[in-house]
Amino acid sequence: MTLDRVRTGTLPHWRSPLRGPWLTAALGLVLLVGVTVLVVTGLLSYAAYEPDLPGNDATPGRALLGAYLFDWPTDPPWLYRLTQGAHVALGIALVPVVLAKLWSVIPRLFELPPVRSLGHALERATLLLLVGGIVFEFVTGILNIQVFYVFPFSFYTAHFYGAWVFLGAFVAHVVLKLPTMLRSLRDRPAGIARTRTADTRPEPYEPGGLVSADPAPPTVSRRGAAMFVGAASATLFGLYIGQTLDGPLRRTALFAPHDRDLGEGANAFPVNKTAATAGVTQALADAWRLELAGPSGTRRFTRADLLALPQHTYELPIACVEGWSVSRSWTGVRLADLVRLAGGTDRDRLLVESFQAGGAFGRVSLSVGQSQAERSLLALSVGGEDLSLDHGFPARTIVPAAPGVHATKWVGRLTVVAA
Ligand SMILES: Nc1nc2c(c(=O)[nH]1)N[C@H]1C(S)=C(S)[C@@H](COP(=O)(O)O)O[C@H]1N2
Ligand SMILES: [Mo]
Repeated sequence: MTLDRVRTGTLPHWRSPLRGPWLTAALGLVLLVGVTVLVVTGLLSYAAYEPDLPGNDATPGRALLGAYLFDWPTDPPWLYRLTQGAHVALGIALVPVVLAKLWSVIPRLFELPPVRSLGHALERATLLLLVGGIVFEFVTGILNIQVFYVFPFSFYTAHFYGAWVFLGAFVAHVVLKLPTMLRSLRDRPAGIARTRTADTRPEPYEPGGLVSADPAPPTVSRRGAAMFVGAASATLFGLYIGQTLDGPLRRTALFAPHDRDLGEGANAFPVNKTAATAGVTQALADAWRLELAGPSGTRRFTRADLLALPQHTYELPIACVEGWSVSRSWTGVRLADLVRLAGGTDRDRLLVESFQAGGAFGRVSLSVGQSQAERSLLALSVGGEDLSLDHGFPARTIVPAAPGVHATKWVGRLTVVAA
């Protein structure tokens, strides 16, 4: 008897009259669109890391999972700012929708007996990977954007493999459920999304379906529930999106972990790793020489030597994988000019190494396109001020459309590599 009540979703705590195929389908439609954008922007972010180049990828065993990769462009320069800002802000905004969707199907997640047939077993396994996958991706993603690195594994590797597990289950789930979703939306009872609380009726009962056999009286209308979820999403989105905006609206990013008030001056923008934590001191920076290695040997440049080369100024964003971004005007030497000075050609690319103490960001391979792009700079100043020590003094690279993590600070050596 109890088993039967579990199966039909009629246990006392699953008696909401709102639960039913239409509500699940409506939430499913939002997630079908939203999660697709999330997956696409996530995979684009991976491509933006140029993981085919040596040292750029922490998932060397990915095999076919990187089959879609392409050479990430350098134009428009705000491309990664857009795709990654969207990935993070949308991921945050979808949290209430995912929770509502899980709530809407909760009797299904606890079906008894857990497995009835081989087909049913496969469907259950897909559900486990689907729900487990989305929870894992959201938890790791949110902890990472909150700069709260508590998990005992690499975010990059875990979020990447987790995404593929989730994507497999997501595709299977969409294939299995799309007809039901479309049918439920089409055959909805008249006025289902519009009625007031008092007039809210359950959808028609079907044994084994989502509708409770013994529904409780309504306490909220479907429209009220949708507004609740929508308002939660909009609030989260609204309190994060400011971290991607330049200007006064940045102060609205109340939930984002980085400085809302960037303060005065060109160097006032978020610092992911300070000079102190990177083991970079003013004394090291003052004794600094840039080592430039290439076909015509190794040369050393002081900051004054570099300032004597042709200087170029471009407005370019720094856009971190964690979702924040700022636009600044950078001045310095073109990377392509340095490639030529080292005896390279426009078919060569650069390996950029920082003189910071150890660390994962010390070595970055830039693609040929990135090394040769007109606006790719070894920046010496930002907004007319010398770079601050925290922002990479004496010199940092800045590459249009590249993820922030490839804007190497405290550059110690540039090596020209034949592509
Ligand atoms: N040498 C070095 N360069 C680095 C980093 C670093 O830790 N070490 N962090 C990177 C990351 S993750 C980002 S998003 C950008 C921007 O960070 P910033 O604002 O601290 O410069 O710098 C990048 N350059
Ligand atoms: Mo970053």
